[in-house]
Amino acid sequence: MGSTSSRQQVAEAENATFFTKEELNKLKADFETGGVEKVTSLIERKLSELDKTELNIAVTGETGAGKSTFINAMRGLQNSDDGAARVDTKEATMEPAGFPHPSLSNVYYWDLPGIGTTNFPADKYLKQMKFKKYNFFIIISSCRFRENDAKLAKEIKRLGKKFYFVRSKIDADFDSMRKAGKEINVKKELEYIRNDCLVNLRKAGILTESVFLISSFEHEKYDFKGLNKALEDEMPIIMKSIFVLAYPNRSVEIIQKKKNILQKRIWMLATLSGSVGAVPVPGLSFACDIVILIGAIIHFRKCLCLDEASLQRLANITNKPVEELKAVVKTPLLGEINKDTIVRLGWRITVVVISAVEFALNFVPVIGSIFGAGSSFLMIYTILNDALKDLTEDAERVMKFAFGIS
Ligand SMILES: Nc1nc2c(ncn2[C@@H]2O[C@H](COP(=O)(O)OP(=O)(O)OP(=O)(O)O)[C@@H](O)[C@H]2O)c(=O)[nH]1
Ligand SMILES: [Mg+2]
Repeated sequence: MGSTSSRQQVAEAENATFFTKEELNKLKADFETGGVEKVTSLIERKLSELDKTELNIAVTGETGAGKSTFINAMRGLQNSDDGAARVDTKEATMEPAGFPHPSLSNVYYWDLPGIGTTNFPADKYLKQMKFKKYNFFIIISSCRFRENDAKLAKEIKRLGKKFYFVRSKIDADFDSMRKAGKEINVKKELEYIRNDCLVNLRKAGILTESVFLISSFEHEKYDFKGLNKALEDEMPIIMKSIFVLAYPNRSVEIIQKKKNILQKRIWMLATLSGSVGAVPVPGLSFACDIVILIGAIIHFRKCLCLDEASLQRLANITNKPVEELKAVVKTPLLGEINKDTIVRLGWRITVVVISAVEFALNFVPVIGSIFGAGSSFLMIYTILNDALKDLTEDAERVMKFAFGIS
């Protein structure tokens, strides 16, 4: 009994990614009174909400602090790549520029000009940057803590917005110490820098526990991962899934997180097809299913960084020929996806086992009934699950090969 209810809690918590408990109850009630037709509109609305929700992340700080480089790193780009934010040795960013994520166009990183230059003295800056439109802020500070860092933090706090304080170019700090012949205790030095930031923020009246020390050139080191985890943890549910999907593939963990999020979309997509399957017009259901399938697979590929452009970016970053990266991909889902690819996939369906835990348990009666509505649900559900599994495995293989992880 105890384990069933805790399993149910886990299932509910996991599914809460897209539906609130109230919505799930409504789905169930709607299904009982109006059948598949009635639940479809809520699912359609939810899917379009997921696609349209924008995430606007503002990156601010003094000129030269490393804002543009950080944005490029978060988008999986190098400063020299096409579409990268401009990086210069002189003041480079003159007005807020929105950089969409290279594959997911509803995620924007806003590169704000540096605060405190003659072009943007602090007071003018704070007025001009229209801070309200952003979901949250990342303040980037390099070398020493400056008065402008405190001003930014205070202004963002005054507007009731959340900020994350990031101390950048940690790699350069260590380089300088090395060049000065200093004996380095990495842990101690990091604590020293962290404390300095915290003390200065406190002096400015900002009580925060978290300061993130990063290098935009070394994602695996220092607090780069910790920063992303913190950003993710505090986002509202829908934003969280959008943020995770936008993150470049740098670890098995992130790829698995993406898989879990995408998996939750599968039954929604399958439900849409299930309802069309109930329409007794020969051919209509299949045509609609193909559109759903192709659309979903292309989306999965982008989220898992297996589209042509993402692979090319990874090749640039890791200095490996893109053909070598493609050679470790096993799925036939890499090139053009068309009706024939889908039909070939369909042949692979053998046994379908759908575990109740994959859905919120109290939603299972709805799912069970939809099976009866037509085999479309089953076909879409199985093909997309297979495709997602293959694509995830490929994404892991490519990432490990690219970064030389065994
Ligand atoms: N070593 C090191 N250098 C960095 C890092 N981030 C940025 N830089 C360098 O710092 C310089 C300035 O970086 P930008 O990203 O242009 O800084 P910015 O804050 O966007 O500058 P403005 O647009 O002028 O306000 C460039 O030469 C970068 O290569 C880092 O993490 N480590
Ligand atoms: Mg810049």
